[in-house]
Amino acid sequence: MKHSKSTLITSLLLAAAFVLAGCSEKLPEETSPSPATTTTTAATTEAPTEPSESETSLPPETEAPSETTLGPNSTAQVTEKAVQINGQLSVKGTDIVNQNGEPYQLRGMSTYGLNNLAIPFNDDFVTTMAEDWGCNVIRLAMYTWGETDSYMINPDKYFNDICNYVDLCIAHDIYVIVDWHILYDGDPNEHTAEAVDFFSRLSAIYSDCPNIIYEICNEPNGNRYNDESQPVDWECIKPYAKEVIAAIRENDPDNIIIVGTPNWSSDVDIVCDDPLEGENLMYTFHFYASSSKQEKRDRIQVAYDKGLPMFCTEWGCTGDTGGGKVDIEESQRWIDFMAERNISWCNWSIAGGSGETSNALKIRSQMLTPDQKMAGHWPDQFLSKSGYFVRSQILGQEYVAPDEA
Ligand code: IDC
Repeated sequence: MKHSKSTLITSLLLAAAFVLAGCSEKLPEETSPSPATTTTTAATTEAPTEPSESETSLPPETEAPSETTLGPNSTAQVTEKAVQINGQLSVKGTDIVNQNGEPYQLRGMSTYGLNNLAIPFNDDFVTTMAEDWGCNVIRLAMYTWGETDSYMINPDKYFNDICNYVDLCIAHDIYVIVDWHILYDGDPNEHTAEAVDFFSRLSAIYSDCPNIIYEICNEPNGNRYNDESQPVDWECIKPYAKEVIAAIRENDPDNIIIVGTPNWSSDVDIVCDDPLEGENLMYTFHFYASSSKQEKRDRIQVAYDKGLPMFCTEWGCTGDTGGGKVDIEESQRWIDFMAERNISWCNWSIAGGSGETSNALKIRSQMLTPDQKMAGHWPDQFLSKSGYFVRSQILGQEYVAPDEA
């Protein structure tokens, strides 16, 4: 695995972090990822023929204003070292608890697909997320298949990227979710071998690091082999989950593993009657506030009352396409619902799809030059309505709409 110069710096940062954080002296070993087989069975969801619009090509160089009229760039509001204070997390009942056995809520942002990052995952980005936004967790959404680029197409690149991004989160003392982001490949069994290989190698590197959390299937959905008589239900997901969990536990006995649930990570009220065996396992639900309201919270309450530990690894203020109305009121109801139950969450997403209202940053805005976008510490005017709201909730502040500020 080739590491660039910046990674060398990261590794030096990491060495310091390891000493401080008490991680094992083991730095990510130079692993040469074994080529993942990319044999896939019949896809359950047609991959898009058109590549999703890339945001990686930032707008052409724009003349930066002579002096910024954009108000103060964001500054550090949280400098507590989340992992140094909370250490090894574990699951107790429905709670995540820290090393002292105290309930602990993770709140943070999900990246957009790692194959299409509009904002590079660099040190400035993680500094901004951890200190200015107060994220104690970041979710790395690695699409597995169906995009113009994905893990199945480029396993070495994405394994290396994941290790570099995890290293950055360790260096900034925050938790990090590695998300095996199935979506078009809604049946996780399509790529079990690749998932076992990926998580085996990853857990071998980071087993001693309390920062890492494994999310092994983003959103199981659709039907096996496009056969409507074979829905991707919990019976279909369980064998996949058992195999991947066993592979991780070979190396990493205790870091949290999060399992996706049927129907785009919705059916927690079904899974709660038949949970997997094992310690420190959690189950995902996702929601998009313009589409999911009280009826979905009622289903989650059923699972909660039955003691199912859940993590909302992805949610949006918008419709479930990532666009449409930003429903702040309903989002606030969800935030309060999760806070009252100590349910951790990550918002979708920091910056991605072309002009989607779920983006936290106005990534296509000409307000900032490409360099300013990449330097992090973005001014409030660069935040979308969703981003401005979510940042306040991550920081635990009361939301005041910008035009009322
Ligand atoms: C969406 C992106 C959109 C992209 C699409 C397919 O916002 O730009 O074209 O994926 O890659 C999910 C998925 C997540 C979706 C998101 C919004 O986990 O990948 O992102 N969403 O549609 N589940 C429900 C909503």
